Amino acid sequence: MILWQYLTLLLSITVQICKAQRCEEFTDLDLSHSIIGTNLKIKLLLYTRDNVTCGTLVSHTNLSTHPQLNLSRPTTFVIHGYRPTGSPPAWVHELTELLLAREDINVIVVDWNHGAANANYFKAVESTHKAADNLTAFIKIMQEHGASLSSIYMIGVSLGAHISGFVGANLNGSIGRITALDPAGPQFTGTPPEDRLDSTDAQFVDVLHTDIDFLGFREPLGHIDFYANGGTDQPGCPKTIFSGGSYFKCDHQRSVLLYFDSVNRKCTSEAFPCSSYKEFLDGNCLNCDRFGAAGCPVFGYGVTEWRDVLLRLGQTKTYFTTNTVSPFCRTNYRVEVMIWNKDVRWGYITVKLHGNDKEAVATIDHKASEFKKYTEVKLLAQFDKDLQSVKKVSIKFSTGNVCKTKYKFRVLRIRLTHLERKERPLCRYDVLLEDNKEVTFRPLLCEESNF
Ligand SMILES: [Ca+2]
Ligand SMILES: [Ca+2]
Repeated sequence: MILWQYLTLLLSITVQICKAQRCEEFTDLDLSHSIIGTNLKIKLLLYTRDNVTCGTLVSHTNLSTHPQLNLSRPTTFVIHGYRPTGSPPAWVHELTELLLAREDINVIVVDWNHGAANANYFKAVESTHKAADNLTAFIKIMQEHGASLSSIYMIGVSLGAHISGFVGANLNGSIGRITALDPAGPQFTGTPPEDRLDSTDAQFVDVLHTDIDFLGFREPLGHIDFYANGGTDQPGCPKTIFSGGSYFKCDHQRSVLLYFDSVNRKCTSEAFPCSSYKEFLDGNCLNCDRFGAAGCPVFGYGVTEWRDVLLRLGQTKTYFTTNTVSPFCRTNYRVEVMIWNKDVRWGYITVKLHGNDKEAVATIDHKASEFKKYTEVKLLAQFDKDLQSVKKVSIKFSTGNVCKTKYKFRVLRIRLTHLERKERPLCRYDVLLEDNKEVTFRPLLCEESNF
């Protein structure tokens, strides 16, 4: 009897181990497949907190064989884009892990590498509608098994963003949310809403643009559109073709990396509504009143916190800037400067904040600012990191003048206001700056002064 129990236990352990080892991998193709061309074949890979790194291949028709797919939990689909070389997207595993660390959900990676791997981009585009029909049928089966459409979230990268849109439209816009990470531009720009992602495709659609001049889509497509660093080129990405393949895809791929930082809460990028990037950099769009107490929306996973107000507003175009590497988020201050020089001064300002053991730097150099006597100039300073406590401030003013004349810059008042934290601004009065010479001082809390 004991031996029998022992054998049964051994058998069950062996079955468990075998089960555990059967991890389904993302389809790995190579350039030759892409050159010959591939036809659409979709694999659905399920990941949950019970198997974060081991994918389960899900049947498109028979969900009862997958007890791991618990439809009382929300389901997030991850949909990749064009795969010109046939390789699996490098970011899929990390995104899956981050999503599962953040929430107890089903993550379904939609592997349509057969279809996306095609030297002919137009063929891959053609496959997007078919891929969407396939996913729609699957979601309808999920519904039959008790899933609610509102709990369905699709994260689509590039072409994947439009696939998400087509699925959403097939389901009358009733899926909960679509996040589009640099939605593809080529073959979609200028098309009507039914041929691309648009804000009617889901209850809530948020979009990130990182490469609008090449692989991405320029116009707003969602309830909220984030233009990172203006949406055209990303800092740290190669500026010339001589840097190899990454020149073509670095801006586009940055969208996924920026999203990572928001899922793992590494830091927050507050985004400001504005009509253009230039206006934003000029510091003309720092008002967040329309969003009430919540302030301006924060880019990424948690933007659903602003969902109601964004739906009320209809369409909101926002801007934020980033660092060249993760953590990408920057910290925004409003810097107000008033001078009392008789003559007008033009120049650039660099501000350094000194904390206990760290330094944050912001250079306001997108254009030369004009400073006039007794006129307060408002500037946006974007620091590479956030310091909890600012001990000292350094300011450098440069006119860019190479002549010998050393301009003096008589500052009557400089005021620094953190735009995200509700805390008293920092001030300093009566500072004399010399062209290109850094001056360091201890800031005062503005209200404590009698100025
Ligand atoms: Ca659409
Ligand atoms: Ca670009």
